Amino acid sequence: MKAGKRMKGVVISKPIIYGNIATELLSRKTEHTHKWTVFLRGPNEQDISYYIHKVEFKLHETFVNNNRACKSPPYEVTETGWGEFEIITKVYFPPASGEKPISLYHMLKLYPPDTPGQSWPKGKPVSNFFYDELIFSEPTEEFFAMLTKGSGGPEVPLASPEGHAFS
Ligand code: SLL
Repeated sequence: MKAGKRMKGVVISKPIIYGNIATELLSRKTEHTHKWTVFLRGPNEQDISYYIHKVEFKLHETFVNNNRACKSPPYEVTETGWGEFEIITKVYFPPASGEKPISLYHMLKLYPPDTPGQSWPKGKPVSNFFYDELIFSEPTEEFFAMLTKGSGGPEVPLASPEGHAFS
């Protein structure tokens, strides 16, 4: 294996889910109105750390230390706050991959959708998340070995069991 050698004609895609879940704080001690978690994970909640080096979540500058790094799973940040804003999730791959980091843009959602005539149950979580695929074209031989050493099971649920939005 020659370091950095790319595999001509090979394309590998990896499914991911990213987004947030939020719940309203029913007893408030500060101006913070919600508790939320922003996350990046596999659709089966499987381990995706075998091809990820680190994940950074860039929060609004009103947060202390607003650039949060996760060097191992779970790739997520839980906070409390008062407003919605765009979060930049930067995904870094292992150095041997030669891949540039990828940025995902996500609007943090705290408030439920407007449904005229229907009220949102108190304390019911609001979620906003997406399915996407990371595409690696002509990976290095080292990275190809990492990308293909997953659990071997299906990467996306075959059916849609409770709690899985994508299948
Ligand atoms: C808005 N443009 O005005 C947006 C900004 C920023 C939210 C929202 C900070 C929490 C803290 C926080 O929730 N910022 O003080 O730690 O809605």
